[in-house]
Parts: sequence; C-alpha cells; structure tokens
Amino acid sequence: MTSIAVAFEDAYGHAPTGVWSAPGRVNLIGEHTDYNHGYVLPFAIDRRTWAAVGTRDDRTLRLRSTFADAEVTASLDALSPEGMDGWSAYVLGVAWAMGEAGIDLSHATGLDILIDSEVPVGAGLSSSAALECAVGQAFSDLWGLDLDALSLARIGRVAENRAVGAPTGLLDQAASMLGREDHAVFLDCDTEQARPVALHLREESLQILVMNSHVDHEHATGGYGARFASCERGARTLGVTTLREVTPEGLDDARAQLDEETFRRVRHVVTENQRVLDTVAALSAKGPRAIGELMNASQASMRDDFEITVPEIDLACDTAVAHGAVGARMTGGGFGGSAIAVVPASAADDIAAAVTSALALAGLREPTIFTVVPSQGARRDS
Ligand code: GAF
Repeated sequence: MTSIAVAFEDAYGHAPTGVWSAPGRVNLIGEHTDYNHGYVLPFAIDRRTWAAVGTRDDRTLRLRSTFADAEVTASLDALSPEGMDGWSAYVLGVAWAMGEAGIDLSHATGLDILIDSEVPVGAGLSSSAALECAVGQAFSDLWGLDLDALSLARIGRVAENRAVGAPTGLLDQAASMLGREDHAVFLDCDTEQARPVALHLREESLQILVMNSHVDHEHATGGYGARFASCERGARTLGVTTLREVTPEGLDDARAQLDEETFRRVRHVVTENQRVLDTVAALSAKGPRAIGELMNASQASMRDDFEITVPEIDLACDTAVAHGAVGARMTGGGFGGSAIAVVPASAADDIAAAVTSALALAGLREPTIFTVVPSQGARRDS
C-alpha cells in the first residue's frame, strides 16, 4: 500500500477506494497570454499532489490534508463558493464547478479525502492546479462522470476563478491534466486546442532548473488582477474582443491609441504570443538549444513591459545566462515565485551555485534551486 493510503486508513479508519495524483507545472514560455486568448507552452513537472479518496454512503465530503490540522466537512447538497476558503476551497470548488458546468451530481456519493503534496506552495509552480486536477480526476472516476482531460482542466479553472477568486486562465490546469513525459503542451487558449510538443532535453544533454525566489505571490489579490485589468482596458480601447487579435505589425497603431503604460502591457502580450509560436517552431526545426534567445526576450518583456518580475528573479536569470544557460526566464504569474533556466546538464551545479552566490552578494533572499523533468499529467495511481 502507498504511504498516502496508509495515512488515509489512519485518518479515516477504512482503506481508500483509490489514489489519484496530478503534477505542478512550469511554463516554458507564454506568460499572461492565456486569459488574453493567446498561446502558452507549459509542461507538467515531476512534483505531484496526491488525493487518496474513499466513498461514503451519504452526501458528505470530508477533507483532510497532511499539511493542515483542521478537518473540513461540506454537504454535496449545499456547496457554494461564498462559504469556501483556504486549501479546501480548491477541492470543494471543483465539486461545485462540476455542478455549475451542468453535470448531474444528484447520484454522487459523499467522499473521504486525504491530500498530500510535494509541489511547493507559493513558488509559482501551480500547487493549486495540481490539487484541483488530482481531485477532479478522482471525482470524475468515482462518480462515473467520464470527463475528458480538457473538461477537467476547464472545471479546475472555474473553481480557481469563482471559489478562490483569482481571475486566472487555463494554462495551469491544462498543463496539469495534459502533461506528457518529455513533452510540453502547446495550447491555443482561444480555440482551446492542445497538442504535445517534444522537448528533446535528454538527447541534447539539457536540464531545466527551477530557481524559487521564495518571494511569495498571491493571485487572488494585487498585481495579477491589475495586469488582467490593464489587458482588458487595452483591448477595449483598441476595439478588439481580446488582445489575441492584435498582431506585432499592429503595435504601431496601438501605440497611438493607448497611454504609455497600457501600451507596454499590450506589447508584452502581443510579442509574447509571437514568441510562443516561434518557440514551438524552433523546437521542431532545431531543438531546445534554439529557444534561448526567445526565453531571454520573454524575461526582458516581463521585466520591462509587463513589470511582473522581482529583483531576485531578474538577477537569477541574468546570472544563469552569464554562466552558460541556454536561456532563462520567470515562469508563472509573477511578483515572486520561480524562474527557470535551460542548462547543459554538465553545468547545472555550477550555474546553480553561481546564482546562489550572486543573490547572496546582492543581499537578496537565498533561492532554492532544483531540476524538474517534463512528466505525465493527472492519473489514477492505484
Ligand atoms: C498564473 C495563472 F494561474 C495562469 O492562468 C497564467 O495567467 C499565469 O499565471 C501567467 O501566465 O499561473
């Protein structure tokens, strides 16, 4: 029996019906493009969240986790986003969002749920999507709903938007549901069509370093929402439904119609969409060593135009590139969290050491640096 199944039995006094898991994600490129109906290229990482779940014969959801003491209970007949908070909002939000999507849960049984996770919280690696997708897959299987991966990703997003209150896009949940070993997920957030893109990291002796700045970010408040609002304002002023409709060639016209700050926000989204397309093309034509300049340009755009990076992230990226990384950029929503660097495997330790000492010399917070491997999305483990 897996250790979470043992912990479940200790907690609830009976064995779980099964164990499900879903991964966190790293976004290779395409930041703040998802809610603008643009393109993203994330991959699922080898750090997962597990849900051990057992059925009950009533309509109660009982939730426990290995990281919080309190038990949370809720009735399937009285789920409402208003009453949800803390980590359990992601779980209850998924059940509620299934009902919102028109799925008939009148025959769904209650569940005992135990959550465990190795996705660091607040690191910009989508611990929240990992949780939503792990329980979403479990609910779908146990309630006989047979929902496909993209439908579960959409449900996770609705949970995040409405139960948690963060105006996020589909990026994180799509990566957590659709991830494949050695592949990134290319998602068109307008058509919601997705396809795997081979990364060929191992063949090229490359690794991906995550550099966690330990500067906390929070998507339900603050800067993320402000950037979302800037993009909406930009689109409204330009007379388009979404910024997806603005092309790089259209930026000169846009500049004439927008205030200076909104223009820079729009320019980030428009150029970032193009960089995602160029990255997908470069990966297939030339392989991962060809994407460094695109990653570095993305980092500069997030720093200067979208203004969502912090000094720890900027210095980590610059140092990694100066010491031989193919490319480096912040990943995720920003205002802290993590950066990634594509590095030659033989230089990974030296680059990590150089980043750590550069940040120490600058008097900045000590990062945690580790490698991640593109991995499989949500699944039933046992
Ligand atoms: C966060 C959000 F959850 C995503 O939807 C996406 O907008 C990302 O920030 C920025 O690209 O991870």
